[in-house]
Amino acid sequence: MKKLSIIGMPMDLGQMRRGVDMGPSAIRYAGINERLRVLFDEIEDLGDIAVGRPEVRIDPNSNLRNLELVAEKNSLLADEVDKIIESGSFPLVLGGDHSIAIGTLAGVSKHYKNLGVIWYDAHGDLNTADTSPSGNIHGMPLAASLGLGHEMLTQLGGYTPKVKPENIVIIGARALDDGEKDLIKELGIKVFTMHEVDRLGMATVIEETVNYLKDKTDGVHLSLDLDGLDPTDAPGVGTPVTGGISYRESHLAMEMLAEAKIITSAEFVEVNPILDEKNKTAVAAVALMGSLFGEKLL
Ligand code: B3U
Ligand code: MN
Ligand code: MN
Repeated sequence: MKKLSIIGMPMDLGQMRRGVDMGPSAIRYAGINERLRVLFDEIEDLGDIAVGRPEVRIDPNSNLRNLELVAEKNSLLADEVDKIIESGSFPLVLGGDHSIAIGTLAGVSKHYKNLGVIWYDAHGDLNTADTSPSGNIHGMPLAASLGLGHEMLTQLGGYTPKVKPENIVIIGARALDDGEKDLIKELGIKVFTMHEVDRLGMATVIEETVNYLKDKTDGVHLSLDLDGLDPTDAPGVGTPVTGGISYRESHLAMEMLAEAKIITSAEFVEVNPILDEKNKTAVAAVALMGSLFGEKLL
């Protein structure tokens, strides 16, 4: 039986721009339930993690902004995701800024020996407090999941690391900080920057991604940051970067991942309805979920 469990993580503490906490609502409003219901035997929406409205939210001088709150709220998400997998269901997490991946991966990775991670993003999210230009934790979740950075982030869920460097594929990168570039080279992380996306085409990028991950992993998490898409197709994100992956290329990517049957958990993050144009980014997210879960054009 194929079961899907949707969980919202309305958190904006990993960055400075308000509104991304409304991402889960915007995605629901865009028709996620109706669209995905037909693709599963059973689907449940578990509502949102209780992030609340913490008073001390922006801590401008820290290079790990809102660290305690980000860690605390992410551990709630980790527990929920853990329970979903325990129950035999597919966890689909709606963000929230990308710092929520720290919680998602803490809940997911304990169920796998060799979890693969596909990081679909304009950014590397491989910063630590030492390399971050912003202090925003949404630029750090992949590093934290590798075991790099502050222990409140790396030790979330009580274990580290969540993923090994050789089990990661980054797709769509075009705004990497110097420290992130160094780390990618040092650890040998597989990255398809926009150069490779343009040069090889998305079909080859996904074929190579699947071949790279399928034999050495026992599950693959898709962490899809909507800013991986070009801002013309996904304008409602906090840190848009021009020259991104198109809506069509993204659909192809999702369709090919569906065909390969390798994805075992997913999250769609950084949808910010305040910055959006008529909920276009949330609508794109839901359409991509349709393709990821096997919707067919014909
Ligand atoms: N790399 C920059 C910018 C950034 C990362 N993730 C997003 N923006 N969305 C940073 O602040 O770490
Ligand atoms: Mn990101
Ligand atoms: Mn990003």
